[in-house]
Amino acid sequence: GPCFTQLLIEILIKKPQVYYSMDVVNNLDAVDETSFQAKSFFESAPLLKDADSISGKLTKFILQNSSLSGSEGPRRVVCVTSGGTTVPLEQRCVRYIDNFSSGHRGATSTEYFLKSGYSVIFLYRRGTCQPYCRSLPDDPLLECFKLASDSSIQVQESHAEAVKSAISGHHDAVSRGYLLKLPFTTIFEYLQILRLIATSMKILGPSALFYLAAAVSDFYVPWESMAVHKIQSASGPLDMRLAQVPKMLSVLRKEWAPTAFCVSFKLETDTEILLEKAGAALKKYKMHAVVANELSTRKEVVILVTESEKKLVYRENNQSDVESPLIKLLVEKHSTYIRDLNA
Ligand code: 9Z3
Repeated sequence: GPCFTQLLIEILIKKPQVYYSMDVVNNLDAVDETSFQAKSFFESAPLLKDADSISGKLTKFILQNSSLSGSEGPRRVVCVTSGGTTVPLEQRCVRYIDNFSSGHRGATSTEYFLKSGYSVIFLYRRGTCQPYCRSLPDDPLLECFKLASDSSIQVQESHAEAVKSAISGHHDAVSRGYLLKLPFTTIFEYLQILRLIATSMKILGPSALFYLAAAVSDFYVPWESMAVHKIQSASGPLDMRLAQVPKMLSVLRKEWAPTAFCVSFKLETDTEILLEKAGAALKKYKMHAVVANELSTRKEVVILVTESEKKLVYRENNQSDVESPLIKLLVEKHSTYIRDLNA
């Protein structure tokens, strides 16, 4: 009778459907909201030019370096990010919002990591400070060289040492395959390349390190809601609403490279809130260390915040770099991390 049919339908069709949809609901609950936001950020971002060429370079670099050995175990690889990301306001971009960073921290740190036996993937903002070029003048080509009477090119005596050490330091690192440089400009490029780097570094496990010194935009204009052409001033004052950039640090830790050692930076101009913010970032994004710095004193002192301590790190004198003791400490912490994971 109809009663039996109904029962059968309920058991065979409805019930499994109920179970099925409950499964889906549970999965939806389990998947973190940030993960969704990240996914939609990438889906709506403008396509990364040269994605294939970047992936190719990364695969080659990581394959080569992962087969090398360092002083304790496999050679370590660090991804250093450097410089600020831009947020375009128009798809055919005339105007953009920028984040302050000269790239000095990233470039200097790269040199110290190389010195410590790491290979470095240097993800940097186009036009910012480069490793080994810190002691060169602003216009190196014009200021460091001169044309001799036989029209050969000569180095100015005053810059000879700086030029020599720049060329040899850079050549050593690149020719041995220890340094890979990848440029970005926009927040879209930065996050897409960072994801490529992180997912290709996943196979390195705990010998991978992320040192995220880039100044990354917190707010952006989603591509689909962005004006295509130059915004016209004749239309009067400009009102715009910026969306929040998803917190990719979480995604990096949870999905892209879950066993890598992760160091992020916290920049504030108000020292009162700096340590509190750094501590919050450490917990929230499950970082292994957060380097807290204040804008005006960032070259003299940083505070290395970890679960167990807050350590002041100073540069020794005005000729030295705060990155020297900082990288030394981080390398030690990274060693401990690898040992503990292997134990
Ligand atoms: C930093 O805090 C860097 O140390 C600096 C370095 C950008 C201050 P320079 O390039 O300066 O040597 O001129 N980077 C992180 C800045 C940042 O935006 N951090 C975010 C935040 O604080 C987290 S990813 O919220």
